[in-house]
Amino acid sequence: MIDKIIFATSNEHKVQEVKEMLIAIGVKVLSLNDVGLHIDSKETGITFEENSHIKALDISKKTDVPVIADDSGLCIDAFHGFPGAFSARFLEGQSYIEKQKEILNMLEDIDVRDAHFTCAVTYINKAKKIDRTFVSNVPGKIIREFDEEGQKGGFGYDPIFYSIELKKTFGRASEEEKNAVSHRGRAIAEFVKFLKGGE
Ligand code: ITT
Repeated sequence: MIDKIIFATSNEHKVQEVKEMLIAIGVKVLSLNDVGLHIDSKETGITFEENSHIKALDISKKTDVPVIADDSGLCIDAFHGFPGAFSARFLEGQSYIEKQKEILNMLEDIDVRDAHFTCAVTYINKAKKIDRTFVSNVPGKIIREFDEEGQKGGFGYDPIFYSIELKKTFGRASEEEKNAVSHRGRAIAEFVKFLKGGE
């Protein structure tokens, strides 16, 4: 099995989460900083799968080390899946506190609070001619009030996302708790199953 992988992301929170999960099976996760590469691909796809593939392919062209990339986002039922693949670009330039507050405002008079996070993880291993994408979701609800306490954990929209399984927001969950049920945790679990199956 492979012993190291480059994670093609500029988001250090993602690196931290995935590092913990892959070290458990003896795979060292290298960030772009670690290897002196940077991502300059445009996320021109409409789906998570397309965008994770664009990012993984971009970096795999520059190295022979196996690469993974992640494209993920928060999909809100009442907004037909928005912000979805546009989660990072929603209110671009503003802080995540502003983004969370804006979503809570937009949902103010709406009782249907259902939402999910989705994550697509693309794995490219040039030497073995492997190019696979794993997609997973986690169900939840958007909380009603801004939660100051929840700002301490996770990142992005975690503080407003209440996990049905954990019975608390991702902002209030430990990294281990979040990884056990999250969209990224589940997509990485699928990837690990694939690796253990002989790749
Ligand atoms: P890279 O493209 O470089 O990987 P990014 O942060 O721009 O970094 P995405 O394009 O995949 O990543 O956007 C994902 C956004 O969706 C992310 O910035 C958060 O706003 C949100 N998001 C994804 N996963 C999340 C999680 O586990 N918790 C909270 N928010 C998340």
